Amino acid sequence: MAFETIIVELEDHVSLIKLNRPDALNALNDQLLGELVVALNEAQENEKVRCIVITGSEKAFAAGADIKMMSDKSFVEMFGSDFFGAESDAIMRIRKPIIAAVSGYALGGGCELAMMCDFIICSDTAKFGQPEINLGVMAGLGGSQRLTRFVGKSKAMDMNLTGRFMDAEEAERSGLVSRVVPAKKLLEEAMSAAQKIAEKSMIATMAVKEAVNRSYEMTLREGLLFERRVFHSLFATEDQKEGMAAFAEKREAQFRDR
Ligand code: CO8
Repeated sequence: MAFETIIVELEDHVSLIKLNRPDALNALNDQLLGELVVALNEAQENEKVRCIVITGSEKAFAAGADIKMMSDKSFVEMFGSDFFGAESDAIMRIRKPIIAAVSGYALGGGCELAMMCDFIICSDTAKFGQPEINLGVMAGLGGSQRLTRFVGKSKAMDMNLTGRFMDAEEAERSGLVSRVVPAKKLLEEAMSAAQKIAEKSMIATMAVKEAVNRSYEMTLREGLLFERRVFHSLFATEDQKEGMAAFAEKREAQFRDR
């Protein structure tokens, strides 16, 4: 499928998806989110792809959902279409790891899209925020839920109630992002992290993603049991035998996703 609002490139085993609506600072509309879901599903199906990176431009990862598209909608239209519900569910169903590489603005739905990824690497110019309150609404894709789990209640309330932006340094300090790098190095760093992940056993990689994400859904006791059982089950794979043999033989493991 030919995309108009995203650019997709395959670099070795990494699918790089660049949000591309420069005139609207990559604001998320039906078309962009629809294309993103198609690209993510294609990456999930493509055996060559072992990790995914979503990025934006230097100025904006995404400045939120498209305000102009939403402004005239009624409650009946929003509720009736479950606005952006199917798209966010589809993104959450991707089993391969996804890294968000964020430079510039990640606001509203943009911040929420970054949080839907498995981890965020950002540039020192990044600005995160949930400014929906300034529009007379509130976060709708995780800004009151995921952000609270990531940075705690106090900061999440502050961000959602005042609409203020968080800079990269504060985002790292608060646990929202995993690394901050100079803007010019952002893509290099994200792609190198993705290539590193791509070298692992895909079975183990997908198990890790599933287990960490379960920690947000389960009690600690249930989560620990889930983790232990998945750990046990990985001993049914050839990759476990290979990984441990390679360690003993002091060589690089050759994983085959079996
Ligand atoms: N939607 C539509 N267009 C946008 C958006 C947006 N979110 N953000 C920027 N643009 C457009 C501007 O309108 C402008 O277009 P034009 O040149 O045609 O006027 C162009 O992008 C450039 O923007 P600015 O001129 O404003 O650039 P500045 O550098 O002056 O400012 C800002 C950058 C600070 C990022 C500013 O653009 C801004 O505040 N943007 C809006 C941020 C915002 O409020 N985001 C939240 C949107 S609501 C949301 O995300 C809800 C998510 C939940 C979805 C619901 C699911 C259930």
